Amino acid sequence: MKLRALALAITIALLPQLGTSAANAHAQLTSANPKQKSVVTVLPKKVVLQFNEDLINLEPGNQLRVIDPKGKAVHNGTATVFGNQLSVALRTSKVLGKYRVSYRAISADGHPITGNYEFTLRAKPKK
Ligand SMILES: [Cu+2]
Repeated sequence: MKLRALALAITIALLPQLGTSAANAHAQLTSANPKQKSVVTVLPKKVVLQFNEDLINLEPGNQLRVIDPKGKAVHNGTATVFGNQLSVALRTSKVLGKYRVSYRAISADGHPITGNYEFTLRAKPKK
């Protein structure tokens, strides 16, 4: 009887914390195109990031930037939110090397998350 009361007390004490951790589960990047650390031979026309939950379309909270190997921005215009997707158009570029994608997205609970990754533009193999 005493043990049961103790268990109940512990459960009640832990409940608010469980609630807090659930609220802290922000949107997470689940897939990207081009993929992280991937190698492409043609720069895609846009970068599309997919998250595990819908984003809040709150400009200018959502950002998606792509920087070429020379440090020049190749994203064209501002990022677009559609459901759980964040995308941005790219200019054409033939600068070979590592491109850095960086993003800032607004989770469903209103908190921003940020991250970045690289992909590589490599020359097409000659025949
Ligand atoms: Cu939050």
